[in-house]
Amino acid sequence: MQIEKHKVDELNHQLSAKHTHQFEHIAADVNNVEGVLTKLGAFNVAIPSWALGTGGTRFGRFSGGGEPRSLEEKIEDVGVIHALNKSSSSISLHIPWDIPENATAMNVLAAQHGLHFDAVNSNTFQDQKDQKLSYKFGSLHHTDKAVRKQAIEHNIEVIKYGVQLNSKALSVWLSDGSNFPGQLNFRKAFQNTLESLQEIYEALPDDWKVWVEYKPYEPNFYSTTIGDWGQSYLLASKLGPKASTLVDLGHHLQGTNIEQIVSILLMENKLAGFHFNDSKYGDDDLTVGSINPYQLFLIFNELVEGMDARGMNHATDLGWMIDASHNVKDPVEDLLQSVQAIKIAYAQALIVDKAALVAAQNNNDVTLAQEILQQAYRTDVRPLVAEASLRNGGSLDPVSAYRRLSVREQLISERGLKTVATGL
Ligand code: PSV
Ligand code: MN
Repeated sequence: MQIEKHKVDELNHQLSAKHTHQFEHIAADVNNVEGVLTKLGAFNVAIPSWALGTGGTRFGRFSGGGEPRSLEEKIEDVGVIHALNKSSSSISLHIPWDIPENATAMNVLAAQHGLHFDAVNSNTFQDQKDQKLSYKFGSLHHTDKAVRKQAIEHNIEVIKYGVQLNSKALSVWLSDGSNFPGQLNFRKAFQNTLESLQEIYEALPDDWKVWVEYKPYEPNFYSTTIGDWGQSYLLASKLGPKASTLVDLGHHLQGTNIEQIVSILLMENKLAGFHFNDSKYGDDDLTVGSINPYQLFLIFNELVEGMDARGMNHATDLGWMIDASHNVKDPVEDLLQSVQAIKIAYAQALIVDKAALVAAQNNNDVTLAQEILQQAYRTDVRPLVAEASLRNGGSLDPVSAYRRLSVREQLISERGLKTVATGL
């Protein structure tokens, strides 16, 4: 299905008077409001192909109606999201969950929805049917060279799929690690990982990047071979300029100061981008901004500051992706909420009074520095986000538009009530 623009316009029209009032109110207070709107309008967050079906836990999975049964239907769903928010113009594929059998057709379909393909993700954390060697004890770090070779070849194959889709980055997350002390020689595991990644790096086309994602635990519970940003950074540094560190917000131990990590990686030009999600305890993959929106704002504050310091383009110089999926919400609603939360945090970061903050920091005026940040955080920037969406032809209120247009009901009537998404 495809959402007709005039329907979005009609719904916007009904909200128009209220929106104009709210927008004018905040616009009067924001410095360079047009500049903020331009940046918000240019900002896009990739949708992961694996988040369009209902996620499960190890205790079960409750499929929702009208789930996409194929890559084509996943592209359609991202098209729906993008038609409503005009900020989700790309899709990130996980291979082999979503193999593009006919890449040309996928490119054409994506373009019909105004979409393109973002980073491609490899998967050596599961064994696939007909796979010769098992990843039970890891992949790129494995003690057995033959297993490592198989995992390297998989990554190179993923790059080949990505080239056909005009992707420009390979995202690597390894579950490699150990469950018990003594199981692994840490140094050898790291060196094997590095050597394997070096072979993958050699296979990257000139204009490609490789993004190395870290995670402290799960599915391994004693050690993970790329367990934190230091280990990822070390690998990325040894690999070379095409390699950098991917930050998944859920991949930190409780209390970790993620914004500081972001700041330092940016300083070193080694920040690849993000997998956005939110969490209460571990890698909960909850809707972005649902648990700790202040942390999200603080991260964006560092991003804006750090990217501006390097003269980077906010919209295009880092990889912005969502990595969230769970089992009680309509996945499309969840993704719409996530993108809105990201844009809200970004807008808040854009309106921080930077000159005043720098002065407060230089004067060690701790109270004022906090006031300045919280002034931005406590500003209701939703009318700015709505105005940017409106100017791009999107909805003033994407989640309510999705409901009022009965999109899920239409998807159920097209695809059926009992459908199960491919992938996870
Ligand atoms: C691992 O938890 C992870 O964050 C990686 O990015 C995987 O590719 C993804 O989740 C799979 O859901
Ligand atoms: Mn991730």
